[in-house]
Amino acid sequence: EGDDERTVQLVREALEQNANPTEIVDSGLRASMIIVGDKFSSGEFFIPEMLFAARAVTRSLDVLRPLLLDSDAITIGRVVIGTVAGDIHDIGKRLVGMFLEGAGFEVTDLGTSVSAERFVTAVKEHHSDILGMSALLTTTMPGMAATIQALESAGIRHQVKVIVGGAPVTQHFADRIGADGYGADGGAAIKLCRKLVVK
Ligand code: B1M
Repeated sequence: EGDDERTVQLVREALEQNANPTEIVDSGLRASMIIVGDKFSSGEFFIPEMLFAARAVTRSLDVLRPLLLDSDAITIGRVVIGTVAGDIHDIGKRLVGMFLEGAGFEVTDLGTSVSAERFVTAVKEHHSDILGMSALLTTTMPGMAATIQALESAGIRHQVKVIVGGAPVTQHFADRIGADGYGADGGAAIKLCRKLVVK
């Protein structure tokens, strides 16, 4: 219902009752956003309700973040991640970044509405093994193909593996634009990235 104070309180209570943080994310926070999306589609919710719900989830993720990270993990690869140009959806990308960090990747999160040029610059700057792009809108998905083109034009496509994800993105789309992989969720992204960094 978009009540961020109450959501954070419920997350804390669940943790006190020994609930698993990943389970809180999957069965609670992520599931709630699907309901919010459905209500938006049916005209019951409007943008303010989506924003309030997003704020409640974001604040809850801040509470869960330290628990999703394993401080003893050794760095197994460098990932640059961001949401593509024109798209300001942040939550899924943040979650995937947190899961990857928890699995031992060094993650640089470029934020939202990231242009192809910024992705290319960041890959060079951070010597990234993997570039991860997220898109939640069908209209912004072409930004993924544009970024792959920009990596090719910059002559660095062979140096970095590209993975894509987000609700409208599919394996078929990933194959079509020449990405190296598609992850349906945080867990899939971890498996994929682990596979891609094995030399
Ligand atoms: Co937006 N929105 N929204 N929205 N919004 C959707 C995506 C939508 C499906 C809602 C709907 O109509 N049912 C729809 C898109 C329709 C389409 O393109 N076909 C939509 C729309 C239309 C819009 C606007 C255009 C509305 C308008 O202005 N008229 C507008 C666009 C703004 C813009 O980006 N330019 C807009 C705005 C917003 C808010 C700003 C209000 C807010 C975002 C706030 C924020 O992120 N800080 C918002 C929200 C919250 C949503 C919904 C309700 C929830 C998204 C979310 O956070 N999900 C969403 C409905 C839905 O998705 N069912 C909707 C939870 C999150 C954990 O899941 O992001 O899917 P998700 O991430 C998952 C996987 O997809 C995957 O792993 C994650 C974790 O499991 N994944 C990856 C994601 N990225 C990955 C990257 C990877 C691998 C896996 O590798 C790199």
